[in-house]
Amino acid sequence: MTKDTLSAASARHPKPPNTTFAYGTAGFRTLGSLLDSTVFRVGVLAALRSAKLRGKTIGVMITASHNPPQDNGVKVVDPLGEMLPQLWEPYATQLANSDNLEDDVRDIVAREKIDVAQAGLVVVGMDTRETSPQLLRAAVDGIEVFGRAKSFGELTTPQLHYLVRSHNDPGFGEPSEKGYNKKIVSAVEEILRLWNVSEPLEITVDAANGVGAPKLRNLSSDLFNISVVNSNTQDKSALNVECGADYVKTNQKLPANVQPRDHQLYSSFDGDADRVVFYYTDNSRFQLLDGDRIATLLASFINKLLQQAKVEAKMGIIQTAYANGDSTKYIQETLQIPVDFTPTGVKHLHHKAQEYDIGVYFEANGHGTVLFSEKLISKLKCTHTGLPEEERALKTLVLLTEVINQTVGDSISDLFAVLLALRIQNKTCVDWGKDYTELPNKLFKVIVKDRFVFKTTDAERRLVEPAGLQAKIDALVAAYVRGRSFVRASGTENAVRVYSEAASAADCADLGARVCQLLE
Ligand code: NG1
Ligand code: ZN
Repeated sequence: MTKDTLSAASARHPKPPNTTFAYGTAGFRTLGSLLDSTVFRVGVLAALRSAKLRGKTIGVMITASHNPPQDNGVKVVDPLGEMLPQLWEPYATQLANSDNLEDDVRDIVAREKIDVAQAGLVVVGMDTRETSPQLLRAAVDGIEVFGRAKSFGELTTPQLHYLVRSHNDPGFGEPSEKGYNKKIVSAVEEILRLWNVSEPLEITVDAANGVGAPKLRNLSSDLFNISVVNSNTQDKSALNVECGADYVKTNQKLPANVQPRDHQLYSSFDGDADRVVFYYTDNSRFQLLDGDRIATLLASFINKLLQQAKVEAKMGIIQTAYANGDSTKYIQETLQIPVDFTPTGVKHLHHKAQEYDIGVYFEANGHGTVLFSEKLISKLKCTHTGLPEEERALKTLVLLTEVINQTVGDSISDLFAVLLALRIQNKTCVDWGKDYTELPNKLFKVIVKDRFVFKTTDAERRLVEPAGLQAKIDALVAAYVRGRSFVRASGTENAVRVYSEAASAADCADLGARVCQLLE
């Protein structure tokens, strides 16, 4: 171990007093001003992870996604673009809180039998927050204790995942931002040509004043026309404020600076462009098309293509407890596709989706993707029938696997997948909104003394602790037609979330408010 370097480098990144860090659903997340030492230590851990995997490229992303501008965060990305395995999360927490970094690093090296000399490359990206450049430097400092760092500067989170994967798996695409753009744009163009679409795809995107704005502008083609609003990444206080996917989904209303024309499709990204939601207005009434709708649209589109291609594949849709009850009913009864539930957090959904030939997973908030198994992709590529309609469907499916980010939810990829699904099926946003009606639903945030006392089971749909609380929730829920409500601690904010839905909006609000009262 290069002991002197570790202690010398670590001395430049002192740990703030009286702060405890925990690696949660989305890595570490808190005020950006508190994160310097943590990001440095994550850099050290990322290099150790690379060494453990004998020099594979690892990723570090600096972002706090949809959180307010003063927050920041950091997470580690594994070689194929997956999240850091759960087994390693305690190491991240251990290092972040360590008062004796050298001993704790030595402990991890011994436990994992790591040869630190094998540490390879760690690629780093950041969002547009004020604290991001300084945190990026801290990450690089940490990485260079054992490994090599390559900084890509501002990136969307999914672009960083793409870069990690393409460094380890050259068949995935060129390991550069240009390579990412080229992969998506050429697949979109090719699909449009296959279907003789000449009118460009059009949409207005609210980029949350985040990194999605400049990245969308880098994509150009005669075959699409994307206008971007809320694209001010210079004003650091504007990020996610009254705009962006989380604002639109949580408040169920339009973001600032979108003056919609009725029956036109709009969309919102979040601050690091891994979530997307859509919406339109109908007689000025706001209609949200959230992650549940994206899942059903893409699943039914892909199903249709599979039928046209005469290819059998096992498809499943993965949801969390936040999925609207009516979306689940529509998937099971109308689309007749199996649904699985997992705890919140894309790593759980992603893992489950890998059990299918085609796993469609979206959180209601718009974070998700569609995974195609390698076996199915090879089958699609090898099947040739000579019949034009079948050939076209086969090619479209293969190209869709290039449009849709296979590593993680991606606003840009999902945006194009949705626009293609609508255009090719000749479906308007209003048709999409009428696929099923949605139960009124509401999300509440309650600040409690200690959110860690809330322990759940059954994919987070039921509380086991504090004792007795679930029975009280059940009693409340029973009084409402199609009532459903659950309580869980947030993994990214210091709060407890309450979700409610019911047959009427008034009942939904009432049920949610009563469940919140139980927490006081
Ligand atoms: P928490 O704060 O654990 O509820 C939120 C989202 C998750 C996920 C993570 C990561 C909701 C209700 N929760 O998690 O779905 O996206 O952030 O960004 O939307
Ligand atoms: Zn995000």
